[in-house]
Amino acid sequence: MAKDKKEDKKLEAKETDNNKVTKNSYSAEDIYVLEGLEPVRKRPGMYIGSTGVDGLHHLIWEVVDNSIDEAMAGFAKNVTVELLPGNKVSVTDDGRGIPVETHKQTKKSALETVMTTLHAGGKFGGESYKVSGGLHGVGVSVVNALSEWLKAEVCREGALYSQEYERGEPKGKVKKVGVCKQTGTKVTFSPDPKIFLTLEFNPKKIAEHLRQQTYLTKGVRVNFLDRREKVPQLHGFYFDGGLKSFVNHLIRNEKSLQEEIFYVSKDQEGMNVEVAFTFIDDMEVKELSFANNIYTPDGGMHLTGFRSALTRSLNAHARGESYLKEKDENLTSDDVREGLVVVVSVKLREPQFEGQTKARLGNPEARTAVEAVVNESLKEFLEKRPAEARRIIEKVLLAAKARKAAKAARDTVLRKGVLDGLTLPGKLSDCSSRKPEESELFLVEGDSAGGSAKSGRDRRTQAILPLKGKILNVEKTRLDKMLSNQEIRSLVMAIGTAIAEEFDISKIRYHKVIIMTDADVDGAHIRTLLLTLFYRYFKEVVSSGYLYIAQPPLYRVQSGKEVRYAYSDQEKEKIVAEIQKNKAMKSTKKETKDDKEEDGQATGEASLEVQGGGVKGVGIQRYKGLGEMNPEQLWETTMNPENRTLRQVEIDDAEEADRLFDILMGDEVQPRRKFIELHALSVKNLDV
Ligand code: 0RA
Repeated sequence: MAKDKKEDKKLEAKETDNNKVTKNSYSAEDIYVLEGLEPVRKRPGMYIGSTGVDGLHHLIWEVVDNSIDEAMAGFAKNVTVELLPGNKVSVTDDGRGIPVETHKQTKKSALETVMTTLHAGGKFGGESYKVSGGLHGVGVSVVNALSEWLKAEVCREGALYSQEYERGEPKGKVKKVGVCKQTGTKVTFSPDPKIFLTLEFNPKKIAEHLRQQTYLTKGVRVNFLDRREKVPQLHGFYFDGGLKSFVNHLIRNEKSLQEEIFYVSKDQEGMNVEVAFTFIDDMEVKELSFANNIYTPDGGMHLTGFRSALTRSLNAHARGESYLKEKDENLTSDDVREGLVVVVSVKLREPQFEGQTKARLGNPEARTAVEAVVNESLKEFLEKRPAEARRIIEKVLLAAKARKAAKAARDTVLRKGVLDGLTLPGKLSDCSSRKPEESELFLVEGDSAGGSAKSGRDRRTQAILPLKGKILNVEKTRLDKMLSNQEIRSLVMAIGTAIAEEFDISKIRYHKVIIMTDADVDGAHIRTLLLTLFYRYFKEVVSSGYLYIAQPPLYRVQSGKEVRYAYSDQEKEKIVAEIQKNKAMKSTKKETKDDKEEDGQATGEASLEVQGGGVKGVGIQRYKGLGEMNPEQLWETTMNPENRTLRQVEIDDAEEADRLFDILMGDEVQPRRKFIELHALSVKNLDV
């Protein structure tokens, strides 16, 4: 994803050699020449992370970054991304256009140099912030190297210039091919099928990325056009409010406690600091942070700076206005962040991304800058809006109080040893094996399905825990209340890890915890409740890959002695078609061979329900619930490791999961109703 350290050093060295002074105007000389593109094609993963679907999309992010840079520098106003037929993508902006004049060092056009040399990039004048050097910013040449074909078009000084490349090699020189009234750059490329495992772009993913980038770059308009369909799909993004709009988007299914979102954008110590936040009625914290428009999932100095300022300002205000008395303890950072939704974005000259995945901003100056900006403007915000301030302070005081009460209750619960694991729940039919690696726990909806599972299972390795009806809605429930719920206590004890401070993944009793529910809306609801529980309280069980969803069949299709199971409508159709084809072939054979036995098999079909008369001689049974299967069928289709399909639950998009849980479990009724109406038919969407 990012270039390695050695290359970083090389880049620095060249920069000091060639560019001792930062100039205010750009010329072709300012492009540093480093190396060719062979290393990129040899080890694409080093530059774009992977050659899978993420790496493929990385190509787009890379080209878009360059255009967004041009917008951040104040020269471009519009960026358009188009998905074209034949796995092509184009990115167009109305910036200054990549320079085309001849570069002194290489004797080539600057455009060609930018497109064909690794790390070649331009230095803009003083006030812009180049993204290069970050997680993205490996340069458009990387995209060129990994494209089987690429065309760069530049409008500058009244002319249209163009150059094409194949796998990074120029096909001829930069040519003047027309005239232009405006200026700008257009890059069109098709990713190399020799490099990528998939060429399938995901429009949803692209739209989401562009939406995010638009929030982060105030004043830019980003259009996204999917032109692969007959009727092109257009998404236009433009957010006047910048991060304020971002926060509004994040809380779209929630009620804000504040009338007005806190917002500040200020230049400080040579960097731009932008912060927006509000509080919602929730216990979770949602913090998103960015450095130079690059998402920093692990936070870093900018986020730390924000947190200190928030805690400090709220304590100061609470004391000043006597919400906190002299004897009262200060509010903690955890207290003041409950229900917080914040986006912090900094733009700085030389971002340092740290950690294994370069997911954390390391620059200490980002901490002081954000802290100073937020301290100052939050003080003013609270003083100017006493009503807003009161709502916030009351919320955090309540959080502090609840936290203390919950801790006391939790300590009592934990001390009582309810979760010691010595007392396995009576409802659990445990397996005989004591090796977690081979043990499986089935969480089964309802007692009757639980019974079938119990008699159908492999007793040695498979344990069954039937769960009654809807387990407790855990979204807004404190741990102490949750643990007073019998179903949840059984579950926690069966799993063996305990919970909260006592949680210990190494104590897990099963390496497969399998949610097995009916394939209907109720089943989906229970599954979502369980997923919520795991997501909120047993995240490590999920991230360790121990949580699964069983996939019971939807249909049983029988023809003669042959029984097959279908897990979707399409699969059912396919199976029926296959059977009929086979039958047609067999009946031709029969004419010659007169195979009586096969004839005999066919009579067995009479006992089966024949669907609508449309599918002659094929019996189709639709399963509405697990309870309709006898133990053998349940074993054969859903539990037997030899035949079954399990879906491993991943939290690859934790934010999306979180949002879904909030919609389904939260206080707001409208979005939940909308969601259920929308997805009632496609139950699959409930699987996070
Ligand atoms: C360096 C210098 C100048 C423009 C650009 C880079 C530039 C790069 C890209 C990449 C995509 N869109 C872009 N737009 C502009 C212009 C310097 C000048 O004209 O003074």
